Amino acid sequence: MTDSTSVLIVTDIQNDFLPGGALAVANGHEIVPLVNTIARRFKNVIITQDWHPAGHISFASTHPGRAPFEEIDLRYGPQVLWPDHCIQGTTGAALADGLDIPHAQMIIRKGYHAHTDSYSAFFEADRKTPTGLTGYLFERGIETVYAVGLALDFCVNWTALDARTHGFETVVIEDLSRAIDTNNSLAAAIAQMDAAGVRRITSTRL
Ligand code: VGL
Ligand code: ZN
Repeated sequence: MTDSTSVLIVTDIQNDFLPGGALAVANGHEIVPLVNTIARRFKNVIITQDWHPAGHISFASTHPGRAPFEEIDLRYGPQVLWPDHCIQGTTGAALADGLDIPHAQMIIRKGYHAHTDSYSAFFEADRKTPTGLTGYLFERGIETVYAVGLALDFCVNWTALDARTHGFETVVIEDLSRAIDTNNSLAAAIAQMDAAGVRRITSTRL
Protein backbone atom coordinates (compact mmCIF):
# COMPACT_ATOMS: atom_id res chain seq x y z
CA MET A 1 0.00 0.00 0.00
CA THR A 2 1.35 3.43 -0.90
CA ASP A 3 1.24 6.07 1.80
CA SER A 4 -1.06 9.05 2.14
CA THR A 5 1.34 11.39 0.31
CA SER A 6 0.85 9.56 -3.01
CA VAL A 7 -2.06 9.71 -5.41
CA LEU A 8 -2.98 7.60 -8.41
CA ILE A 9 -4.55 9.60 -11.24
CA VAL A 10 -6.64 7.33 -13.47
CA THR A 11 -6.96 9.18 -16.75
CA ASP A 12 -9.96 9.12 -19.07
CA ILE A 13 -10.89 5.43 -19.01
CA GLN A 14 -14.16 6.16 -20.77
CA ASN A 15 -16.22 4.31 -23.35
CA ASP A 16 -15.26 6.62 -26.22
CA PHE A 17 -11.56 5.81 -25.72
CA LEU A 18 -12.08 2.04 -25.73
CA PRO A 19 -12.39 -0.17 -28.84
CA GLY A 20 -15.77 0.58 -30.44
CA GLY A 21 -15.76 4.14 -29.08
CA ALA A 22 -15.64 7.41 -31.00
CA LEU A 23 -11.91 7.96 -30.38
CA ALA A 24 -10.81 4.43 -29.67
CA VAL A 25 -7.30 3.94 -28.32
CA ALA A 26 -5.91 0.63 -29.62
CA ASN A 27 -6.04 -2.04 -26.93
CA GLY A 28 -7.32 0.46 -24.40
CA HIS A 29 -9.60 -2.15 -22.87
CA GLU A 30 -6.59 -4.23 -21.81
CA ILE A 31 -5.66 -1.84 -19.03
CA VAL A 32 -9.04 -1.74 -17.28
CA PRO A 33 -8.64 -4.82 -15.03
CA LEU A 34 -4.99 -3.97 -14.41
CA VAL A 35 -5.86 -0.44 -13.31
CA ASN A 36 -8.57 -1.82 -11.01
CA THR A 37 -5.95 -4.02 -9.36
CA ILE A 38 -3.27 -1.36 -8.94
CA ALA A 39 -5.80 1.15 -7.61
CA ARG A 40 -6.32 -1.11 -4.60
CA ARG A 41 -2.76 -0.38 -3.56
CA PHE A 42 -3.41 3.36 -3.35
CA LYS A 43 -5.11 5.13 -0.46
CA ASN A 44 -5.68 8.14 -2.71
CA VAL A 45 -7.16 7.76 -6.18
CA ILE A 46 -8.47 10.46 -8.52
CA ILE A 47 -10.28 9.71 -11.75
CA THR A 48 -10.35 12.14 -14.68
CA GLN A 49 -13.15 12.33 -17.21
CA ASP A 50 -12.93 14.08 -20.58
CA TRP A 51 -16.19 16.06 -20.70
CA HIS A 52 -16.90 18.20 -23.75
CA PRO A 53 -19.95 20.20 -24.76
CA ALA A 54 -21.36 19.45 -28.24
CA GLY A 55 -19.59 21.58 -30.85
CA HIS A 56 -16.35 21.64 -28.84
CA ILE A 57 -13.40 23.44 -30.41
CA SER A 58 -11.31 20.23 -30.44
CA PHE A 59 -13.81 18.48 -32.72
CA ALA A 60 -12.95 18.40 -36.45
CA SER A 61 -16.69 18.70 -37.11
CA THR A 62 -16.60 22.20 -35.59
CA HIS A 63 -14.18 23.38 -38.31
CA PRO A 64 -15.64 23.15 -41.83
CA GLY A 65 -13.29 21.43 -44.27
CA ARG A 66 -11.14 19.89 -41.53
CA ALA A 67 -10.68 16.20 -40.79
CA PRO A 68 -9.89 14.34 -37.58
CA PHE A 69 -6.18 14.11 -36.69
CA GLU A 70 -5.30 17.28 -38.62
CA GLU A 71 -3.61 20.00 -36.60
CA ILE A 72 -4.73 23.64 -36.63
CA ASP A 73 -3.56 26.78 -34.87
CA LEU A 74 -5.86 28.17 -32.24
CA ARG A 75 -5.39 31.29 -30.13
CA TYR A 76 -3.62 29.22 -27.46
CA GLY A 77 -1.43 27.21 -29.83
CA PRO A 78 -1.58 24.09 -31.99
CA GLN A 79 -4.60 21.85 -31.57
CA VAL A 80 -5.07 18.34 -32.94
CA LEU A 81 -8.62 17.91 -34.20
CA TRP A 82 -10.53 14.85 -33.03
CA PRO A 83 -13.67 12.98 -33.91
CA ASP A 84 -16.57 14.12 -31.72
CA HIS A 85 -16.00 12.34 -28.40
CA CYS A 86 -16.86 12.38 -24.70
CA ILE A 87 -19.86 14.66 -25.10
CA GLN A 88 -21.28 15.55 -21.70
CA GLY A 89 -23.92 13.12 -20.51
CA THR A 90 -23.53 10.60 -23.33
CA THR A 91 -22.72 6.91 -22.97
CA GLY A 92 -19.42 7.57 -24.73
CA ALA A 93 -18.40 9.99 -22.00
CA ALA A 94 -19.28 7.58 -19.19
CA LEU A 95 -16.50 5.84 -17.32
CA ALA A 96 -15.87 2.35 -18.70
CA ASP A 97 -18.28 -0.23 -17.29
CA GLY A 98 -15.43 -2.43 -16.18
CA LEU A 99 -13.72 0.32 -14.22
CA ASP A 100 -14.14 -0.66 -10.59
CA ILE A 101 -12.51 1.78 -8.17
CA PRO A 102 -15.11 2.42 -5.49
CA HIS A 103 -12.63 4.13 -3.17
CA ALA A 104 -11.72 6.85 -5.70
CA GLN A 105 -12.01 10.16 -3.87
CA MET A 106 -12.60 12.61 -6.68
CA ILE A 107 -13.66 12.62 -10.31
CA ILE A 108 -12.28 15.65 -12.06
CA ARG A 109 -13.92 16.60 -15.34
CA LYS A 110 -12.05 18.59 -17.96
CA GLY A 111 -12.56 20.04 -21.42
CA TYR A 112 -15.91 21.58 -20.51
CA HIS A 113 -15.11 25.06 -21.87
CA ALA A 114 -16.36 25.20 -25.47
CA HIS A 115 -13.38 27.19 -26.75
CA THR A 116 -10.50 25.52 -24.94
CA ASP A 117 -9.37 21.91 -24.90
CA SER A 118 -7.96 20.34 -21.74
CA TYR A 119 -5.73 17.29 -21.88
CA SER A 120 -4.07 17.88 -18.51
CA ALA A 121 -5.89 17.35 -15.26
CA PHE A 122 -4.18 20.51 -13.93
CA PHE A 123 -4.44 23.15 -16.65
CA GLU A 124 -6.50 23.64 -19.77
CA ALA A 125 -4.74 23.72 -23.13
CA ASP A 126 -4.24 27.49 -22.87
CA ARG A 127 -1.74 26.57 -20.12
CA LYS A 128 -3.36 29.25 -17.92
CA THR A 129 -6.81 28.16 -16.80
CA PRO A 130 -6.48 25.91 -13.75
CA THR A 131 -8.82 23.01 -13.05
CA GLY A 132 -8.27 23.34 -9.30
CA LEU A 133 -6.41 20.05 -8.97
CA THR A 134 -3.13 21.66 -7.86
CA GLY A 135 -4.77 23.27 -4.85
CA TYR A 136 -6.61 20.07 -4.02
CA LEU A 137 -3.41 18.02 -4.04
CA PHE A 138 -1.45 20.65 -2.08
CA GLU A 139 -4.17 20.82 0.57
CA ARG A 140 -4.19 17.04 0.80
CA GLY A 141 -0.42 16.94 1.36
CA ILE A 142 0.27 14.95 -1.79
CA GLU A 143 3.92 14.74 -2.86
CA THR A 144 3.96 11.99 -5.48
CA VAL A 145 1.66 11.61 -8.48
CA TYR A 146 1.33 8.28 -10.29
CA ALA A 147 -0.45 8.53 -13.65
CA VAL A 148 -2.06 5.79 -15.73
CA GLY A 149 -4.74 5.58 -18.41
CA LEU A 150 -5.66 6.94 -21.83
CA ALA A 151 -4.07 8.25 -23.75
CA LEU A 152 -0.40 7.99 -22.82
CA ASP A 153 0.70 10.52 -25.48
CA PHE A 154 -1.98 13.12 -24.76
CA CYS A 155 -3.83 13.36 -21.45
CA VAL A 156 -1.44 11.20 -19.40
CA ASN A 157 1.55 13.06 -20.83
CA TRP A 158 0.13 16.55 -20.26
CA THR A 159 -0.96 15.64 -16.73
CA ALA A 160 2.49 14.24 -15.92
CA LEU A 161 4.27 17.32 -17.30
CA ASP A 162 2.07 19.68 -15.30
CA ALA A 163 2.56 17.59 -12.16
CA ARG A 164 6.32 18.03 -12.57
CA THR A 165 5.90 21.77 -13.12
CA HIS A 166 4.20 21.96 -9.72
CA GLY A 167 7.02 20.04 -8.08
CA PHE A 168 5.37 16.67 -7.60
CA GLU A 169 7.44 13.52 -7.92
CA THR A 170 5.81 12.11 -11.02
CA VAL A 171 5.65 8.52 -12.18
CA VAL A 172 3.90 7.25 -15.31
CA ILE A 173 3.11 3.54 -15.25
CA GLU A 174 3.48 2.66 -18.90
CA ASP A 175 1.95 -0.81 -19.01
CA LEU A 176 -1.22 0.63 -17.45
CA SER A 177 -1.52 3.19 -20.25
CA ARG A 178 -2.08 3.05 -24.02
CA ALA A 179 -1.29 5.63 -26.72
CA ILE A 180 -3.16 7.11 -29.68
CA ASP A 181 0.16 7.68 -31.53
CA THR A 182 -0.80 10.07 -34.31
CA ASN A 183 1.95 11.96 -36.18
CA ASN A 184 4.73 10.65 -33.97
CA SER A 185 2.95 11.82 -30.82
CA LEU A 186 4.10 8.88 -28.68
CA ALA A 187 7.82 9.39 -29.29
CA ALA A 188 7.41 13.13 -28.75
CA ALA A 189 5.56 12.58 -25.49
CA ILE A 190 8.21 10.21 -24.18
CA ALA A 191 10.95 12.71 -25.03
CA GLN A 192 9.05 15.46 -23.20
CA MET A 193 8.49 13.31 -20.12
CA ASP A 194 12.13 12.25 -19.99
CA ALA A 195 13.31 15.84 -20.33
CA ALA A 196 10.96 16.94 -17.53
CA GLY A 197 12.10 14.27 -15.10
CA VAL A 198 8.94 12.19 -15.21
CA ARG A 199 9.82 8.63 -14.19
CA ARG A 200 8.45 5.94 -16.50
CA ILE A 201 8.03 2.52 -14.92
CA THR A 202 6.16 -0.73 -15.36
CA SER A 203 3.70 -1.83 -12.71
CA THR A 204 5.88 -4.73 -11.61
CA ARG A 205 8.27 -2.14 -10.16
CA LEU A 206 5.66 -0.61 -7.90
C1 VGL B 1 -7.66 12.71 -25.03
C2 VGL B 1 -7.66 13.36 -27.23
C3 VGL B 1 -8.78 14.13 -27.02
C4 VGL B 1 -7.01 11.87 -23.98
C5 VGL B 1 -8.77 13.47 -24.80
O1 VGL B 1 -7.70 11.49 -23.01
O2 VGL B 1 -5.81 11.59 -24.10
N1 VGL B 1 -7.10 12.66 -26.24
N2 VGL B 1 -9.32 14.18 -25.79
ZN1 ZN C 1 -11.12 15.28 -25.53
